[in-house]
Amino acid sequence: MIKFFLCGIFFSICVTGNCDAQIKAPAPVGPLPSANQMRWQEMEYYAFVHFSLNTYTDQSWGFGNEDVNLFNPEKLDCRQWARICKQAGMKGIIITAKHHCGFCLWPSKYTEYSVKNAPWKHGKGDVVREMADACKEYGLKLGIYLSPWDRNSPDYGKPEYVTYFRNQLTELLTNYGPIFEVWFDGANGGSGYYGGANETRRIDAKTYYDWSNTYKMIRKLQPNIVIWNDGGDRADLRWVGTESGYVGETNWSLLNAKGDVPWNNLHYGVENGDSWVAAEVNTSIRPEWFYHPGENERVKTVPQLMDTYYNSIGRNGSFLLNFPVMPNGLIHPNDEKAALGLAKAVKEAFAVNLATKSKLTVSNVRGNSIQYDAASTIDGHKETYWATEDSIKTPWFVIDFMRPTKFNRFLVQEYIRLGQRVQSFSIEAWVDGSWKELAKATTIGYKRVLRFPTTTSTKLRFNITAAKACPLISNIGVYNAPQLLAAPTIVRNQSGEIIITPVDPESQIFYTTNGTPPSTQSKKYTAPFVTDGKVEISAIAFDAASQKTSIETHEKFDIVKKNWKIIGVNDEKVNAIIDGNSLTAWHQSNNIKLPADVIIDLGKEENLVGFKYLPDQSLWGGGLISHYQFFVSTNSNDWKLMSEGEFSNIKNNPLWQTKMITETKARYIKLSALKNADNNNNIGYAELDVITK
Ligand code: FUL
Repeated sequence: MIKFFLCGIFFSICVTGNCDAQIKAPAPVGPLPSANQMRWQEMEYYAFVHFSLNTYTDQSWGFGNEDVNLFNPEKLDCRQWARICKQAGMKGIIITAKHHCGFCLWPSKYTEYSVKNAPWKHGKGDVVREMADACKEYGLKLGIYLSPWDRNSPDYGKPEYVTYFRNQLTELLTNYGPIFEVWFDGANGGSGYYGGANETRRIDAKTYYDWSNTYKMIRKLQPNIVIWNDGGDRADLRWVGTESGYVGETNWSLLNAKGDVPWNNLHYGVENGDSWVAAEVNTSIRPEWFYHPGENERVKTVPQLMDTYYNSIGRNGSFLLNFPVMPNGLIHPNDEKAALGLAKAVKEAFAVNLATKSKLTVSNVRGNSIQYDAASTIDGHKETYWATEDSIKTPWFVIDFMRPTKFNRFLVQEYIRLGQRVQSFSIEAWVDGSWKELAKATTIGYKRVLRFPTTTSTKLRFNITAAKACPLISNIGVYNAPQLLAAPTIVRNQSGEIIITPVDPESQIFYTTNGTPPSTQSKKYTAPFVTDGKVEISAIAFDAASQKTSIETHEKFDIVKKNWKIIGVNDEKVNAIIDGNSLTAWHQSNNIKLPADVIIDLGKEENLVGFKYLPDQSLWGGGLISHYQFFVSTNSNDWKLMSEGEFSNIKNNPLWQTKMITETKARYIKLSALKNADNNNNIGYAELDVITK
């Protein structure tokens, strides 16, 4: 009887043309992600931990001759790192097993430059082992950063080094359980200790490491791994061309297997690329990758981190957030607070999916089948998806909330196992009897989140406006995320005027000038005001509607630049260097040969203890000084060299570069650019500043 009944249902579906068995599944389009890439993509969010000898020397890059005796983290606790990452919602941790200085956090048998010769645990310690154990305990995956460049190894640059590098990889990929990702930094070759040679060694990063055989070895040792490499050799994942925490609004998970990868391909992917190489957005929770005590107050704020979340995970990328570990071996409480604050904000933003209780209508369903209908996008299953007929590439999807509803976020996911298809889409709200566009965007990929001003409406329409083939949409979400009040920005111009700008123009600003925390009882900011000499400004934004205050912005300014003059440059734009505005820059003329100098007359003698250089902040400006000399003078004729060296990692992380000098009196300063990060003659400056006693 039951059999007969079921047969009857089957028959009636088939005659009405809805027999699922007869509906052809959509064909794959273009390159597809591997099982390893899929597993990685679904992790979405994981951590980097930067910890090495640099932690003890306040450097970004070690030279390779730093003393192993510095390494003695008295409170090292990888369980603390793992706990924070777990609570922050992360799925794994990538540890800098070896950074460019060559020091190994595990007792490698191939070098003496490791924890085995450090005082920590009397040379019996192994940070990678402790990390692996902590990850296991907290249910996190473990990843390894192994710098291909090694400024300590005497063999760097010779064929022997590649064997050494592979031996180390083998140790790391054999002895510490499953490794989800291996990370090969792109910084390669340059000056270094190199076993005492103290010289500059250049290699061809494309050929030197014989990546294709290195990859084969890696995959044999760890079949489930994904390999990150920064573009030269296509692996599984790609760098996005910046360490500032965002990938292109258009983001194809494709690249071409052969040929160069220019910056825009890293950032946007290649629409018709022949290989699946997905984007990973790496950035640090502080300005720098390693711990610097001076940055304890510069930990990114929750609104800043949330922005990165939307600009990475919300743009078809993964989010790799770095914690710089302190010399004692712990993550600083400010960093923990920010990471947990982000987790809370994400949870609150995506708490209620307004689409799940709505009426869904679509312009087309593949074979009119329930297998491919609109409900597949809200059923919580990642394997089910809404699909259209092959000929339909621009369908629409209406979410009817059935009552006026507030929303400001739209989340959508493609079923990428059959390829990335959508080229553009828009969303609209039903307002006063017609559709009003809220936002439009290009690619979707694994996940896309759009932000737009809070809208009240009964209906939302999602239009796919161009696609490579019939779109396959596995998940849709509509949310009303609470507003996050962002901290204001504070700048001081050359004449000493303080200008405070709120991110949300409707909020009010309160500030103090003596380093004390501001509140709504503090002075209200209404217009720029003039200051003289050293000053500390703290400000908050306040939203009267919600009665919420932002976290505080805190800026310290040194002497005023009112009487400063740049000497010997016949170009009025040169003043951009000292105008206090980090968005304006000046570049030396095109035909200059290095070294290129900038001389500043400070107007009177000052007691100097350091200087600061901010490179051009624009995306395409370039001209980042990598090697410099800094001189002072009392008469602009006799110069005294006070500091020389490199601005490490300036290319990937073009932040303020601060160098301290021994205290000296001077009226003139000279920054001499010896080399730039691109090995050409372009030299640019956003700002130059001094630090006085
Ligand atoms: C960069 C390196 O040079 C930095 O020191 C850091 O490790 C970052 C993740 O990658 O290119």
